[in-house]
Amino acid sequence: MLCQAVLLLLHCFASLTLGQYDLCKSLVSTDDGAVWEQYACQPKAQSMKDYMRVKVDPPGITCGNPPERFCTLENPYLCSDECDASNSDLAHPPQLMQDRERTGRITYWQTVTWSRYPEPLLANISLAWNKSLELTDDIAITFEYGRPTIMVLDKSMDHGRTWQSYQFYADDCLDAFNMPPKLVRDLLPANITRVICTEQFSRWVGSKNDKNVKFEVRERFAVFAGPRLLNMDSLYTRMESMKGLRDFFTFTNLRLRLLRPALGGTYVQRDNLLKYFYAISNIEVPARCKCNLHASLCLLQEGDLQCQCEHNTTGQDCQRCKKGFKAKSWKAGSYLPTPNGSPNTCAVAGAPMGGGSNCECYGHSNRCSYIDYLNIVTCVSCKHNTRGQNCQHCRLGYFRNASAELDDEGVCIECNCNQMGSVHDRCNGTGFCQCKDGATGPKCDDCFPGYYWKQGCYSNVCDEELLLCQNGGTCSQNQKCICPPEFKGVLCQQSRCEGDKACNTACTPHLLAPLLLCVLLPHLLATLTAH
Ligand SMILES: *[C@@H]1O[C@H](CO)[C@@H](O)[C@H](O)[C@H]1NC(C)=O
Ligand SMILES: *[C@@H]1O[C@H](CO)[C@@H](O)[C@H](O)[C@H]1NC(C)=O
Ligand SMILES: *[C@@H]1O[C@H](CO)[C@@H](O)[C@H](O)[C@H]1NC(C)=O
Ligand SMILES: *[C@@H]1O[C@H](CO)[C@@H](O)[C@H](O)[C@H]1NC(C)=O
Ligand SMILES: *[C@@H]1O[C@H](CO)[C@@H](O)[C@H](O)[C@H]1NC(C)=O
Ligand SMILES: *[C@@H]1O[C@H](CO)[C@@H](O)[C@H](O)[C@H]1NC(C)=O
Ligand SMILES: [Ca+2]
Repeated sequence: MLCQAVLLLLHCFASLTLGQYDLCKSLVSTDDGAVWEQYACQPKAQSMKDYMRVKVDPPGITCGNPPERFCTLENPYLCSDECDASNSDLAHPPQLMQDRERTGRITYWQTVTWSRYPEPLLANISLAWNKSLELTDDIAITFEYGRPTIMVLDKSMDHGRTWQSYQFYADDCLDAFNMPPKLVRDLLPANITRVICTEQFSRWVGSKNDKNVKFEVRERFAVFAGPRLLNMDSLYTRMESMKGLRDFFTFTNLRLRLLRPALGGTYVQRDNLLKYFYAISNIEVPARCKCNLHASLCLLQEGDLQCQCEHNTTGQDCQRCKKGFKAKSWKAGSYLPTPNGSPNTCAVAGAPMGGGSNCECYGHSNRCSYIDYLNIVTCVSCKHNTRGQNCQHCRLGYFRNASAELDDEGVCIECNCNQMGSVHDRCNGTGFCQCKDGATGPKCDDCFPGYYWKQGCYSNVCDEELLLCQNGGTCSQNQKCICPPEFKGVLCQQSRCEGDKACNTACTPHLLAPLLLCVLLPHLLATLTAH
């Protein structure tokens, strides 16, 4: 009984410290003294609003310059509020979306009013971190004075070079985006990464009743980890196996495109446009640094978040092996097997691995075997289309990628020889295939002049120069002459009515007299000879 309790305690302890992946290594004592044991690890979730760089567009969208009066949706006759950029009590600059509001007073960024209606009131808020992050909880944007009736959340995973939509928000999804409205809870596990339009955060409920617009991360996690997120291992297991799941929660930048402000549940009232504007008091982005499971700390260095890489990795996201640790190719750590995962540590080049003898496979295998009669150690089951004693060659049908190191996973490129045009599927060191007669090009998928392609290269039957179709015939794709009805032969060089046998109804009207003879003569002859 006591024993069980102790085991249980140990188990709890283990799953609290290790199952959370918050420890990269620990010193354990063995018969050979103390050694480091390495584990997959990741940094804690943080409030990333503290590190984000905020930019609003277009310039001049922030209210207060010149000072401006505004009204509220609930009481359009109460227009005593004023925005004035030159007065710190009445200014509403962008940084008030990420401040900590320690005084208890709500502070917010506010735009100009929709005085130029019907021109749309548009604003972009770009949030940049210069660091790959992974969402750990809902993004929550708090709107004062009502939530927008149309809005898009975009994300970038490459520092703003390319963008993709993350979620669409509208009070009428069909009308605004031609998308049917969806709820995250309606999504099946298989399409949890689907980009949806939701009406949940855009309908008018009064400006004080619900101020938040969310991007639902918890609800998506809950599909795998259970409603209270108790079974995170199950989520992490899915992260490893389900294509695109981890990437779905990964970003370096976010962008809010505000397309139409709150309207107070009715149509735009043109006689009081001072009550339409956007105001945001807070943007909460709970996330952790993406360190590829190679760091448990992520710290601000020179103004940017930076993974504190372990496992002999380096780079902003620990996405490379350190110099001198490239015996195997770099790999992200893995959540599997639970609860400790695999660290996939980068190893010292030339260090003993796996089998024990000096087994150098450039990271394409971690198993070697000793071949007795040759007295050599050789890599077994070389991956990434490599072969050879040290996996240093490319398999037949592959060639060496000149821009890749020997330990790169992409070191061997498929020859891709055209099956019809080439002699075999091997190529030379620069990827050129060996072509059959008439075929050319690196992959033998082109023909020399004088040949045409039809599942391989064949000499032209006809062309516009030497092999002309005659008697008015036309050359079809160098493959055959299309002859007028009264001619035949490869180049239409032969008249159909020359001999007697081949004459038939295809002859044309002006040849009617001879045709009749042609047709009748064989009959006549046949009748004559039959009797
Ligand atoms: C917001 O960003 C989008 C995408 O880059 C751009 O097309 C649009 O013009 C921007 N809107 C404003 C108001 O700057
Ligand atoms: C982004 O971070 C990288 C690595 O920390 C740094 O080299 C680069 O200068 C940063 N870029 C910007 C625009 O801050
Ligand atoms: C999710 O996938 C199922 C089956 O693949 C499909 O029937 C359903 O429409 C999808 N849901 C969404 C929101 O795309
Ligand atoms: C590199 O990894 C080895 C374990 O493979 C570890 O003992 C060593 O401390 C690491 N070195 C650095 C510089 O992190
Ligand atoms: C060749 O190697 C480079 C460097 O690793 C890689 O970016 C590229 O994709 C590889 N080319 C092919 C065709 O795999
Ligand atoms: C491969 O063949 C092409 C075309 O015949 C040739 O130009 C190239 O030099 C060859 N490369 C090697 C490494 O032999
Ligand atoms: Ca604030």
